[in-house]
Amino acid sequence: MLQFEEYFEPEKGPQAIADGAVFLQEFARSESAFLIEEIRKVVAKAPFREAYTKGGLRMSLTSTGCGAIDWLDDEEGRISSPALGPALRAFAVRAATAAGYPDFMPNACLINRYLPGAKLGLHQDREETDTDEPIVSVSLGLPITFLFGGLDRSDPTQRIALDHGDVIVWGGASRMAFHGVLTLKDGQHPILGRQRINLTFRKIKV
Ligand SMILES: O=C(O)CCC(=O)C(=O)O
Repeated sequence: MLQFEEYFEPEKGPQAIADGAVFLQEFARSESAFLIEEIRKVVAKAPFREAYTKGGLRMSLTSTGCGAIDWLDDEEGRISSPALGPALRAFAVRAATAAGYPDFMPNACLINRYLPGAKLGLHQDREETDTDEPIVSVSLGLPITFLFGGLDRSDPTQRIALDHGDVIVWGGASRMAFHGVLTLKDGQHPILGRQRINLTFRKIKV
C-alpha cells in the first residue's frame, strides 16, 4: 500500500521537491504552441503507437519520440525515429539549466500520449538512459497528478498537480526515484482537447 505525503501545492518559480528534483511551474506555458508544433512534426513521421512494459504488458498510453530512441518497434521491426531538432533540444537545455543542470545535452525525447483513463505506474527511468544525466519532463494538455517517490518502490510518494506547461526535472540523488502518474481524468483542454501529452528529454546511451 502506498503512503502519500500531504498534497503538494506548488508556488510559481523553481521549487525543490526532493534532493536533485525541481518543479518548474508553468515553465513551458509560453512556449507550448512551439512545443505542440514540434510534436505534430514528429507524429507526422512517427505516429503514436502502443507501448509495452518490459514484461510485455500493453500500457494504457501510446508513445512516439525523436532522437536516439530505438525502442519504437512496429510490426516490421525497429524503425528509426525522427531527429531531435535543435530548437527542441535548446528548450530542454533551458529547462535543465533553470533546474540547476546547465550541462544537460539530451539526445532523445520520448513523447507519451494519455487519453482519459490512461495512467503510468510507479517506475524508474533506467532502460537505455544515461543515469548520470537528468530527465526533463514537460506536461501539455489536460492536468494530471504526478507521483514522485524515493529510491525504493515502497517509499512515501508526493503527489504533484501538473498542468499545461509545467516541467519537472529530476537528476542527481533523485535520478532513480520512482515516479508515475495517476489515471487521467476526462476533460477538455482548450488547445489539446481530451488528452495529455508528456515529453521526457533524456540522454540515451548510444
Ligand atoms: O507522464 C509523465 O508525467 C511521466 C512520464 C514518465 O514517467 C516516463 O516517460 O518515464
